[in-house]
Amino acid sequence: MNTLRLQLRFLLPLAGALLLAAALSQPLIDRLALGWFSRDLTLRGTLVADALSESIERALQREPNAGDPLRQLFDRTVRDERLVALGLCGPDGRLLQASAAYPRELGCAQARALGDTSSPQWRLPSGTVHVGWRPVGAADGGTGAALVLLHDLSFVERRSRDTQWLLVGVIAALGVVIALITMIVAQLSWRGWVQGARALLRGEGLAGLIGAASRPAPELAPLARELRARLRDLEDEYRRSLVAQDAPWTPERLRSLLRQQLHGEEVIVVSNREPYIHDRVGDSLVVRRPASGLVTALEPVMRACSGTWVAHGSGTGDRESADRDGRVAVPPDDPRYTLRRVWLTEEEEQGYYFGFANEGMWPLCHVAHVRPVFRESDWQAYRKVNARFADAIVREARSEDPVVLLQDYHFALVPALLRARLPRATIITFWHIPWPNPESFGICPWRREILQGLLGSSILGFHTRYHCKNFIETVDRYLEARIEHEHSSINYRGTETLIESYPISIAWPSEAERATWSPVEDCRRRVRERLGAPADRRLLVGVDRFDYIKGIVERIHAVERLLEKYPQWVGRVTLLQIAAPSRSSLEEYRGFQDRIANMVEHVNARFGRPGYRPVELLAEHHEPHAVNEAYRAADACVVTSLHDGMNLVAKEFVAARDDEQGVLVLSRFAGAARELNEALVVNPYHVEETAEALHRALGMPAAEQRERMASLRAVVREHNVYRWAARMLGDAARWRLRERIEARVERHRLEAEA
Ligand code: GDG
Repeated sequence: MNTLRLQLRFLLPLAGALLLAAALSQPLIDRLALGWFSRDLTLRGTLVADALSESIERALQREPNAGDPLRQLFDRTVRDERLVALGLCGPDGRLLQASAAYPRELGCAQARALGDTSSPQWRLPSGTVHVGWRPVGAADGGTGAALVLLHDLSFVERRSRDTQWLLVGVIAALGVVIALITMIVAQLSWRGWVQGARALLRGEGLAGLIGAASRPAPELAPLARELRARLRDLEDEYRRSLVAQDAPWTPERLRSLLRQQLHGEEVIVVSNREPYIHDRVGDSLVVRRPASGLVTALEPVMRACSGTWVAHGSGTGDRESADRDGRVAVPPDDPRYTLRRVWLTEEEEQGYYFGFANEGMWPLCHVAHVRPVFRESDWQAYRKVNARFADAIVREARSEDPVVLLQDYHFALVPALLRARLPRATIITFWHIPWPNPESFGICPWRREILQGLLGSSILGFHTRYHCKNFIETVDRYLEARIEHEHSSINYRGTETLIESYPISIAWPSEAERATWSPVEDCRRRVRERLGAPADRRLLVGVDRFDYIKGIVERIHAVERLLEKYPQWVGRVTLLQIAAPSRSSLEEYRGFQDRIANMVEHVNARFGRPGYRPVELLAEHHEPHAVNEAYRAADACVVTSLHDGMNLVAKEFVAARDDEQGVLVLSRFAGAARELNEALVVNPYHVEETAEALHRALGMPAAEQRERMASLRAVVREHNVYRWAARMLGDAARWRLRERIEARVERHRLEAEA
């Protein structure tokens, strides 16, 4: 339809121009035709006059006023279809004889005068005639008489009209042929142009322009340069605003980024854990906030954009505090966004969360030497719950292209399910745990389905480049996908996914928050008092969910080895291990927790004495202020994860130490080790090395501690959680901009084709 419109736009002016040309050409054609035929008729007249000349002369010599014989001769002669009439003028200018149709009003003098002009015409009621004047017997002095020959001129008009139509026809046919050729060429060039432009936008044009096989059309080169320059300007401007700012990222700055770059776009966050849990306690409803880095990171985003957070409703008072559709406005005391709860049955939660996610995916991705368990029934529950969440997200979406932030390994199938139903959504999936190498991932019976699910995302984020690389290699191993290493993107069945690293972090404590903290000396004293330890007892602190990936076994081994190797520490140092119970309904976790309790007993029995326990295990959930107090009371914080996506404890410890004292001992297998270079980095599997690091930490001079801590604090302050969210959302904004440009180009192409 649109092509037709376009073609009409082109053809109508062409037709107009042709008609105008035809109209303007008419008088010219008439004049030309008349000139040609006048000459023709003059010639004919001469021939006729020559043929009659002798008979006329003879008749006139016999009888000067010859009548009948001439009349008969004339009547015979005018049977010629073009000759209308003949007249004979005498030397005295009188009409001597004439054929029947000769107009009497055309006198000899007038005929003679006309005959001498270049356009000798006379108008009769039947039409215009050509007037010829031919002296008779002119060769030998002549008789003085002359023939008047009147030729029909109407055939000239007819011929001129015919010629004109023929001309219009030829011009029109030519015009149509030219138009068709032009349109075909234009279509072909347009297609090539569009493909070139799209390739450019995908970034392929760059390679093309510098000489690769897919070189775009040369006429695209200036446009390519212009487009690339514009997009690069935008990106640079954006990155400059992200990176080279002296001010650290704050919730306000994140909010303003949302306003500037994702102005008013709908944002939907999806996580297994909800940001607010309503619990029924006796007659009242109590609101709890889970201690989660993820919630801390995403809450400011939600507050800023008034979006929707979809999560599993797990509190005992969740149903009664929400409406029929599971919606509740939060935060409860200052509602800013909607929490949409998804209800799961006990079996669903068991199969999807405890089973597939925590007994399958968690050990699979962590490679912590705990065998993943994959049950068909858990997989079915996982699929079902993922479909339920996808349904809920689609139902919550108010626009066709929301920005969806999916959190973690609980929702690996959701991106593709969403992509099928909201093709224009920008889906950002963040994988909070590591991604293993292809061989390890190959253990999963549903590896292809998991990968296909994740590749429905627009952006797939990991903590480190190393995890990104593992993911790309895994896709390369198990799927037929086009991988562009240069851009770190994967194109699978027409969907492009950017694989990018976004190291998560914590919210850097505000002045107001820091004002509520007790001085470090008070924290040290209080914690030691609670442990029944003297003021000079050195304190190693570990804070973890009670999980086998956190390397708690290895940590206790290292403390045991420290005391063994450096007996001077016996009685002078204690490991305070806070271990918040987690996933305790799983046998693997219960067995692990029992094992730790036994190890602690063993070390305490070996090196302990009255009033001294080398390891204090506090296997219970602590309030955030208690965790912070432990960080501030510590001489060293010990993070010995066997494998960890990031590990926020390491960053929290650094943020808590505004006195710039304390040492961080950090596993090289935690994502945090990539950023926190001033920590004492250890291989937790190497007990000796870890014990040495503990020894070094306990003996580290205050000046070195200050230097290291100041540097660590600068990193965490700058690389805080708002920067994490801002980088992801900024990339999403860039992604949307590119998609919009591509969609516009595509729309024009379709319009042109329609
Ligand atoms: C996953 C990835 C990644 C611990 N005990 C208590 C308590 N905690 C808090 C800590 C910290 C959080 O729990 C633990 O965060 P981590 O990052 O260390 O580890 P995971 O829970 O395994 O988190 C991890 C993270 O996702 C984010 O992407 O870093 O690699 O495994 O905030 O302080 N908090 C309270 N009481 C406790 O007893 N209040």
